[in-house]
Amino acid sequence: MAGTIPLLPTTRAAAAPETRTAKLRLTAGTRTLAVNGKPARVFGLIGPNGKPGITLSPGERFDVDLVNQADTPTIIHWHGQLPPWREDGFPWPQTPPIPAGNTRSYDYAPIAGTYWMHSHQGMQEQSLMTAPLIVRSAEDMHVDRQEVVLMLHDFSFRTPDELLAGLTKSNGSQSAMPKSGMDNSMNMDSGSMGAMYSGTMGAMNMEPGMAMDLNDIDYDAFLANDRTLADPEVIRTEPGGRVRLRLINGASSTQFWIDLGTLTGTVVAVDGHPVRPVRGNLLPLAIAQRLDVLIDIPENGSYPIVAQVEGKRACTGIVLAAPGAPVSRLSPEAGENAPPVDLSLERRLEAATPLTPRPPDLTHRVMLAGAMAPYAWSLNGEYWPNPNITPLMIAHGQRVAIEIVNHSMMAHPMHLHGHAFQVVAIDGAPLAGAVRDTVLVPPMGSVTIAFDADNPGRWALHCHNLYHMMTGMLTEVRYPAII
Ligand SMILES: [Cu+2]
Repeated sequence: MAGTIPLLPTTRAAAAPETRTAKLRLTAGTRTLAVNGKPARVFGLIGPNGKPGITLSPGERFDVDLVNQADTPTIIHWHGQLPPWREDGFPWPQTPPIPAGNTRSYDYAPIAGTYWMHSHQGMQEQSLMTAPLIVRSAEDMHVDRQEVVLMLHDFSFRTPDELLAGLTKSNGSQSAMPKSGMDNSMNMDSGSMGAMYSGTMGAMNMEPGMAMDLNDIDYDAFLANDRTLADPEVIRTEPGGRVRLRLINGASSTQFWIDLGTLTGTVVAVDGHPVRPVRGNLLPLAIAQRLDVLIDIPENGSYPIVAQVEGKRACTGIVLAAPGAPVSRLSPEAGENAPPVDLSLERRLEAATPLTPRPPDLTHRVMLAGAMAPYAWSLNGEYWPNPNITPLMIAHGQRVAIEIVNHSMMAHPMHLHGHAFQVVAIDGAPLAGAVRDTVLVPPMGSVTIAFDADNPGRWALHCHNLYHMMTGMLTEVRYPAII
């Protein structure tokens, strides 16, 4: 009942009660999942229809009361959306977390596409304080395609604090969580937590013998729509089998290859933003990224959509099945380890609506560094949340380029809040790439992004590997409004 919600400081002027009752209600709370046959207490973000997340109709505002019933402070970030900075859901001093039992209101014009929401408070994201945020376009409503959302997670029965402590207390010779089959003496570079990958490094600037690190955490399960592949969600496709698959990597520290099996998909959007169509059936999906894939399902069959963890055999996924088609049991492990997620798809992407060509007014260079032992990750030599980190200052109206240079042996999925950027160079080679909000910067590689500074305020720029962010890899992009 909206009338019983205490009125608290909100990010907009006090709303009239009749306006409040029309708002969508999103509840941050707790729930219990069954994972590997055991109960797991996790967070959740439950929307107005009783299901995780929010789906908006074309033209509908993001007009939401976020009710915190999680018994702990929280703040939720609308990943990839472009609200005013005070509604972005990052815990700046001016926008503190929502106390337990309180409500905060949001009201902004959303952009259409596949988005998601997650806590930016502590490590609540690892405990599944995450959900889809789908904004339908007018075209979505006219096209006869069944919408299927597939959201991925990594899951541990240990608390995020325990997981982080296991990483930061590891000194390279000892580990709180040894990997079975790992020989620490073989793994001097990366500490005992890193699964080394020594396969083909492709176009990456890595010398022979260098080993990149994958998968900081040894997870207990990987979830697709909250379920494992031992008991996957089976989605019955409609006759004709035309599907728009909205893939969301909501994992905290895991990157996946999406394997469509015998099906072929057409990628039509990345991070919510349309791209020129690209066909494929094995698609890399870095942390926090999304893919919209059109798939036409042959009739009478059942088709697993599998997500395999990079560097591992572990899989999760869902099944698309024609009405009445039998669904066979799926193996939770592939035959061999998947390679590292890479830029093979990124290099093929072209924005459907690129930035208007214009040289940057300002170019910032950002250096990423860090290692598994001691476990710490920096941005321009600084470690968030040190309050003295140096913001990247820009000015309202500028075309800004940021060259992100990775000096570490791990890939970093870099996310800029409040802006859609275009990928304009990889390893210094120009391209007219995708417009998106999260881009993977491979080990020893570089990616340049460009955007228009049209949303003044305080914005986080960070690695979306939760444990990298929590140990330092975050900075601020800041600019005042022109008045
Ligand atoms: Cu990182």
